[in-house]
Amino acid sequence: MPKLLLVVACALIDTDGRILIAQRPEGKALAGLWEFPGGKVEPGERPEDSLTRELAEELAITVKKECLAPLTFASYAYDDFHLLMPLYVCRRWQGIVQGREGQALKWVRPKALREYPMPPADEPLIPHLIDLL
Ligand code: 9L3
Ligand code: MG
Repeated sequence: MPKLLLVVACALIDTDGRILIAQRPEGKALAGLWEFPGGKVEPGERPEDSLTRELAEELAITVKKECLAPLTFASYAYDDFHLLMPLYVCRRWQGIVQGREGQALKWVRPKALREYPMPPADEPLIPHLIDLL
């Protein structure tokens, strides 16, 4: 049985209805691909707390867990593990979004998301965001 990996991701939505994507940095798995920000749930963590932590670490913003709404989830089988990834949406946060890990960031209209190469887990999430917005 492949290992199950729980990762959380977030679609941050600005007041113009654009969504934030981040480019995975060199040296990381899937480098160069554009993703919804997030990361692994650590043992003992609540998924919403993981997401709050990841968004602070990667983007320097503070998100209250009350501002996070689950929209859907991705499920994708890699060779050596199975990725399960809830996608949250968030429209309110404190601070100014900045890439703290040297990653490029872009605010993109939902229909333009397809123009950016994404990890295979993230791509099927796009239609859900188009429907939402
Ligand atoms: N992953 C895929 N799409 C995403 C995120 C945040 C993560 N939107 C995948 C990439 C890695 C794994 O999940 O295989 C763990 O992510 P990270 O801790 O390397 O960011
Ligand atoms: Mg990450």
